[in-house]
Amino acid sequence: MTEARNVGDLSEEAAAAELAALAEILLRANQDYHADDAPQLSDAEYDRLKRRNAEIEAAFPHLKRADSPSDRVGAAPSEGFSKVSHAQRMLSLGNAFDAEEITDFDGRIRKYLGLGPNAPLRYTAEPKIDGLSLSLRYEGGKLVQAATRGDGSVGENVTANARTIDDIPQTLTGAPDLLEVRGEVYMSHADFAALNARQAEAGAKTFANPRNAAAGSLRQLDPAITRARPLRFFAYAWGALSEPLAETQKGAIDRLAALGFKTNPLTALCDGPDEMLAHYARIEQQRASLGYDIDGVVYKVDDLALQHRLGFRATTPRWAIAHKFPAELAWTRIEAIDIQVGRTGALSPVARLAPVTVGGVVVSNATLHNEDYIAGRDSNGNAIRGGKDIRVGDWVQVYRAGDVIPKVADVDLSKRPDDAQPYRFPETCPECGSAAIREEGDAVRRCSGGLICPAQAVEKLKHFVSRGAFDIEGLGAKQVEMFYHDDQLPVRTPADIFTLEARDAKNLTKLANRDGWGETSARNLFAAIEERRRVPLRRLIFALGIRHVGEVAAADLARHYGSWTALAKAVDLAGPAATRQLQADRAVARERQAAAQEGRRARIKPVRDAVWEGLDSAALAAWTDLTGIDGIGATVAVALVTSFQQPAERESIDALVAELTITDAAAPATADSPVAGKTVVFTGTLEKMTRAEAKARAEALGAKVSGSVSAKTDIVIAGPGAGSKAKKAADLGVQILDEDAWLALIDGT
Ligand code: D41
Repeated sequence: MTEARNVGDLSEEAAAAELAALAEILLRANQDYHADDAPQLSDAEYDRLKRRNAEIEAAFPHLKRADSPSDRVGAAPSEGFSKVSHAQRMLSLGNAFDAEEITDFDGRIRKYLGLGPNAPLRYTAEPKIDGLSLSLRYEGGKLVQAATRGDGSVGENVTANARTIDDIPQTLTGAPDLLEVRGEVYMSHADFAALNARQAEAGAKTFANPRNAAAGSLRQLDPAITRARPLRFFAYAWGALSEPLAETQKGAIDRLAALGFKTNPLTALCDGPDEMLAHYARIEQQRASLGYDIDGVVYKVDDLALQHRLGFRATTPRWAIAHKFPAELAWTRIEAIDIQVGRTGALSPVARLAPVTVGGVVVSNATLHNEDYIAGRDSNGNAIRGGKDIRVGDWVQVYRAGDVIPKVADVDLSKRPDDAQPYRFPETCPECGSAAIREEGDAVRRCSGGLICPAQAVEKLKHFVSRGAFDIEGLGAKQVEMFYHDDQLPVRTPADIFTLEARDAKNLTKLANRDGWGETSARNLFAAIEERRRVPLRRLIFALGIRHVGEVAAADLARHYGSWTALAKAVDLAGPAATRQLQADRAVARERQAAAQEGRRARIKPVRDAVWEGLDSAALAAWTDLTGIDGIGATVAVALVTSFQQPAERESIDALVAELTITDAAAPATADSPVAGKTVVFTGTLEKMTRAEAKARAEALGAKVSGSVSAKTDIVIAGPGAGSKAKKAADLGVQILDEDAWLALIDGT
């Protein structure tokens, strides 16, 4: 459309029309680029159009549009596809990198199931395809929906695109009435090379690797484009089902193959870690000749009844793991070492590298972990990399392990510049100038500035809006960063997010008139924020970003206290006890040191007891209750309580809570559970299952599992050998059940 007529020759109408057309094309291009990984315009063409737009605007300043592409930064979040809730969460996979981690994996499973080292336990082993996962829903044998994984709960509806993939059957005969098939969409090496050749010829963007090409092709808004891209599909799992497929993983995969799905021919059954590792070696040998990318081997417990018993933790099944291939390595030079300040104040050194390609991806940063790591020591003072330190100017070998940040494997001392200086780790925060303190026994140096440190405040906000936390649509890391530095409409604490709309209403420079924002995007943002004003307790706790309080601990706390009021009250009460705990830890460390110097045995108990003496009983009770929650140790408890004690932090939390409606921790999916909301304690030996399994099952039924008996305990399950806890329960008149009676109580659930 844009015949390159001289701007000076344009009439006003022609200029306005061209600006309108350019706005539309460039908006579309932005969206293609950011949302679809596969722009339709070459970079050069995009730049040319953007320049043309700027030239016309310069010649006709009064014609500049409110939605001018010149003002636009990035694109709106991908709005092209509708969202799909997965009927069953799409889990992710834990990673392992060496043989030892595989024997550990087997050991954990045996322990959880209470199986001895020689009890038979079978696994499947299959290549891990490097593509993107897709869930296909069949109803009455017809494909009705295809969705990307997304965040595991909500993905994108790509049904029209999936229908163009030959490996995906449109209809099935003899399938369960409801069947969700999960697998990997990928592109073969040959098809990838041919696609890139076509793209290059057409002047369009080429893809860095087959995975990106597959992703870009599947997430095309126009299915005709997807159809022209040679995508393939391997089935490896399932979601919701109206009837079981088989009794084993292998049986289920064979059944999917019989229904017409492609399944990976290198899937094998293995009896234990030795056979798993042997199959891993076989797959690794064939890797180069497979014709498609794989990045490891996935092992899964074969018996589906055992898979069910094992269940999952947070987002990964206990019964499966990905054994990744060793990462590719590359040599490059360190140009600088920067310090990043994280949400908990940790100073993290990052190496800025001369860009280098590692495994198909350009790498320009690598983590350097902490000051000991840079100096060539581990946290115990032992030499790593043969004691070689890392300096600016050094040649280093970097690798990518999984999807994580690249790491440094080695340093080439023979190439070290003569004037290279040992790296001096800063002792003040580079962001706010506060002292950066390294506590004894901690590998990490931390900024002591708390919320006055802008870096900590911004990182805390980014965490606050992240997926497992408030997950506010349209308010990601980038926007948070922008709002933090905005002088007219600042967001410096979580509470500020929830007052944004009200403040905007009073403000003359409305958000809707700012760069990159329009009426609609501002309205959408306010609506998305309103949607999150009601928040489940566990999300709120996690969102606070307290050190050591991850999603699992947050859920444990929410389940135990049930409401924000109860949690806050308990944490406040426990305040003096946490102080004592810190003092006790220090006193014990001093005593250990003194004893070592004097060559005597450390006397820990009297030292510790002396610190706790005279603590008021309410504080002690609250502390015992808090640290009695299974999964909440002293470290988590201290971090939680001390964060509530910091005035700035506390003010920020209180202001936030005042803005919210906190929905109490409802027991999960337990309407008909006889133990929902009850506090139970397991003690003594369990014979039908392990402690970990008993705990996981009780929690799945909505019970709180505690480690200690108190007046609040509802049921004690006492096995043989139960001692003081059973006695205390009897004294308190708490119901005591043996294992069989407990199983009978929860049976059929
Ligand atoms: O080939 C794969 N990429 C692959 C991925 C596979 N063969 N099996 C998988 N199994 C699972 C579970 C055990 C959770 C059903 C997976 C994935 N998950 C997976 N891929 C990406 C996220 C999860």
